[in-house]
Amino acid sequence: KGESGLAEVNVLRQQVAVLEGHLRRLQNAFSQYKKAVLFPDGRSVGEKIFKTAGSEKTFQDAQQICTQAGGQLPSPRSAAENEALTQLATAQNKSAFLSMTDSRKEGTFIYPTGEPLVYSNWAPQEPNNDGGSENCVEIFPNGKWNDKLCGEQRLVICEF
Ligand code: 293
Ligand code: CA
Repeated sequence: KGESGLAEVNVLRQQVAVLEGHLRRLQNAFSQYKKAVLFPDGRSVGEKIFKTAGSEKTFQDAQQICTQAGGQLPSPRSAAENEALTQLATAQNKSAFLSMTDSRKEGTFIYPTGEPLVYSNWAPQEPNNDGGSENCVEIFPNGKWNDKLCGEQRLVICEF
């Protein structure tokens, strides 16, 4: 390799060193930012973040609050995600609405995308469609699920 080629390699080495400095500072800033945004009412699980608004709303109002914030109602798709939501509900000692409903077809709960459930954690004897019109789902502070009237007021947790 000639002298001009070596000079070019050294320019590139210097540019990589500069970028490594930028990356390290970004990583540190992001690590600090994550801790701050999750404190005290957020939980991170995999690529998902759950955060409670603290307030209690009907399903429709809760859905609007989450959408407005750039998120959606929570769709726990694993025991780990359900555990993260359980921690938030336990801390507030309140039951929270999940995203799923069986409004389209009684007894078939689906995500907002229309996909059927890939995970569930129903309480014993649930879902029971009590009174004939329980089309929403609440998660209790113990993590178990119950189908519930969408017009009831429940803790707002959003998924981001
Ligand atoms: C019935 C029987 C109860 C149950 C309740 C909920 C309502 O009253 O045991 O807790 O329905 O499923 O959503
Ligand atoms: Ca029920």
